[in-house]
Amino acid sequence: GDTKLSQVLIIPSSGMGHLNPIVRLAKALSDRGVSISLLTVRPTITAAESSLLSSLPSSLLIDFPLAPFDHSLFPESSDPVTLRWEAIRRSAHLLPSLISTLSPPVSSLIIDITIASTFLPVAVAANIPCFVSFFSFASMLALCSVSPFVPHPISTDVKIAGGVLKIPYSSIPPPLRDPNHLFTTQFIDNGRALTLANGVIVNTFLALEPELLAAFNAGEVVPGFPPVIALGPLPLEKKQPSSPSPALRWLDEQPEKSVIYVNFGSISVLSMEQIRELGAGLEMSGCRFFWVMKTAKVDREEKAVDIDDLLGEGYVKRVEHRGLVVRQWVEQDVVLVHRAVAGFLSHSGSNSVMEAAAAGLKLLAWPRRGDQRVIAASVPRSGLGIWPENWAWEAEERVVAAEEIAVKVREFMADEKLAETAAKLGAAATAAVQKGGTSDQSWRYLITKL
Ligand code: BUP
Repeated sequence: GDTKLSQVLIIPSSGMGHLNPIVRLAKALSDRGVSISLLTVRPTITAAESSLLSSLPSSLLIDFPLAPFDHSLFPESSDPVTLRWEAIRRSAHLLPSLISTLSPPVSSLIIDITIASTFLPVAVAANIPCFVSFFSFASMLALCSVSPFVPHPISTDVKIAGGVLKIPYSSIPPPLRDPNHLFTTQFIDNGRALTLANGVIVNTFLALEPELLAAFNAGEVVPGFPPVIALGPLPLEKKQPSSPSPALRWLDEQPEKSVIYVNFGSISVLSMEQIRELGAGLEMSGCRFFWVMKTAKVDREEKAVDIDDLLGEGYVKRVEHRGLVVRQWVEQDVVLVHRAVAGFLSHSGSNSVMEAAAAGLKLLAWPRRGDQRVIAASVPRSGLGIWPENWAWEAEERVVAAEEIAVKVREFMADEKLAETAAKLGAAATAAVQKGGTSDQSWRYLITKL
């Protein structure tokens, strides 16, 4: 649309894994001359979301008051993020009257996947083009878009586009094994609605998932599927912050390419037992490490803990010169490109993996929940890193022992070849977003359609 006389309204959803990338998308669109606004729901679930929103110019934010929502309708669901998705999903009918008050008028919408099932029909009825942001890999989009057509509960491997992609049963997000789980009903409803979208934006690039992206756009995943717009990796914040955190200052003091960065994302929490084994394993590995430790699902509920109480008397002192444990949010995109960082032990959340790919940084995948095993499968396949497939995820009681972690970390950090293949993937990612690259073409396509 005419970017001066109209605006694109972006509707994010909850959870940093959803908010962070859509804000990056918004900034990138704005950098390319598109007028945008963000519809936001406050108060946010996490403090991290709140501080991200506060960092944006308030003129870009439009408040979205939700319809009353009775949490007790879902007594079995205790996940505050999934419940927030549901509350937003049930407020789609409020959108048209809100849009009618906006100036300049809204030319198109970009909405988060988690609210697609109700917002897409509203957009169609209002005759407003609507794009869905799906900030994961094409493999996960494939699972979502075929989910209405597979038998539930899912009890076998899922084959997509005649075998272009096979998702083993053991990698299926655990909630999807229960057809009555709120996450599952949302996932299927959202997947079914996708054919109403004008396009689906994914945070991947053509060279990473060439066959699957081709299959999507040939209608072989789901007939009549809208264009899949692969515009990843989203630009990282490469600038060092003006007031670097103590954690970044610690990194500054470490030797070149010596540190393993350990972070399991904004939602996963390791059991106390697994935290202790990880702590011991990192110490035993002899490698330098920078570990962002989480002990509560929602950051606002984090309690002050004494690291030595958790990891054993004297731990902090023993690792003092080569290991740092922090308990706050860190600027991950800055950390990933820091000269001291050589590898990333990650829960393989889609954003984290794509950020590592963008940075050309090798990754040791330890998927914990949700879509993380589907994403982890791309880690060895692409040359970005390794995935010890027998390492347990959250739903299992098994604990991976310190010795096993130590051996794997040491092996991973010493693997020069892996550093090279990861750097090569980083170069391919950079080429994709450079002028004329495949993702750059996707950006141009998207902008002409908005
Ligand atoms: Br934690 C943390 N700093 O300390 P994913 C996360 N992030 O910048 P998700 C930080 O949050 P699941 C921190 O760079 C990424 O953009 C990180 O998204 C950033 O995992 C985002 O990696 C996290 O997709 O967990 O959504 O937190 O996969 O379980 O949904």
